[in-house]
Amino acid sequence: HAADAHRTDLMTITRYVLNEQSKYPESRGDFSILLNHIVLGCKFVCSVVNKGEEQKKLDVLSNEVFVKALVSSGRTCILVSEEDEEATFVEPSRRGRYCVVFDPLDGSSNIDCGVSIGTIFGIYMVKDDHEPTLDDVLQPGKNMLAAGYCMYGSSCTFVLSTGTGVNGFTLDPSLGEFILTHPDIKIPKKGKIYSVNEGNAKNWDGPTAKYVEKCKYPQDGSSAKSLRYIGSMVADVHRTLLYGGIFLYPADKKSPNGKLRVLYEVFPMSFLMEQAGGQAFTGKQRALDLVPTKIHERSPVFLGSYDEVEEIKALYAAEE
Ligand code: AHM
Ligand code: MG
Repeated sequence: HAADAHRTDLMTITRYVLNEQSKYPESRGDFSILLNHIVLGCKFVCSVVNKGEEQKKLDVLSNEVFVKALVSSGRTCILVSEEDEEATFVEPSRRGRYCVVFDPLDGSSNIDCGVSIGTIFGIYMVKDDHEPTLDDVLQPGKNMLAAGYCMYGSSCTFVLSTGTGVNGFTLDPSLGEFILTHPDIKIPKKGKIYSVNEGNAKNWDGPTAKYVEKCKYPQDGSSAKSLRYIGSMVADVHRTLLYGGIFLYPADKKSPNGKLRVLYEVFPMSFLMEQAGGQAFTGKQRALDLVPTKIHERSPVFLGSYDEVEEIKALYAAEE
């Protein structure tokens, strides 16, 4: 019946965010405006991805679209994009209170073969009216106000958390609107799927190797887990969120900090996982407690179902 209700009482992402904001009397609607600009960027990227033609490099094009959309929102002051070496400081006349960290088109190795790719973002707020500095974005992930991703796959799916749970919206192309299709997403407590690039196995550390060995050859009478790995973080995390399981991008001997970027990959996905009842761990600590010192810093990450991440944590604790 829930699905039926949504069909006639259309909960668009804009309506959802306005509803959320009306709970805070002091709210000025700035967040809704910012989010509308992010949504516009996602619709644009979705439409270009679906055309499938190669004009400009898609990741570069997506970055330009997001930077322009975010600056023109008039609600941002600092932007950190995976595509830009330096952070962008918005000129004072167009400045707002929000800082947005994002990967405009993640999953670059999947762009040219039509496999799902996505946009990932996280949002911080500058507290008082001081001149914005990099320290405003070099904040632990737990200070984010919101995070989300948009997946460009068989359908276009926008998953968002503003710190009160996780909701999923699907683009209805005939309306050009994201409609709430996955209200209050909770990740299953346990999962039967693990997701990792096993090609790196020879360089893994002990706990990662042990965990994956247990997935394949469980000693406690449970059945072996299935392996699913797309190589697009958004798609691998999306599946993990809906079906349960664990996604790993561990450290290895060649990449002691793993591959994924703290600000715009690890933090937003960890924020969503926690909001959905799962966990995210770096091998040393809760991922959202990490304090980045550089905007493009990397960290290992293990995220997903609560119980699976507990197991990884125990294996790392046993090592010390
Ligand atoms: P990218 O920013 O170059 O696309 O790299 C990030 C991607 C993630 O989407 C994905 O989880 C990971 O790289 C896969 O890496 P690998 O090919 O090493 O398994
Ligand atoms: Mg990326």
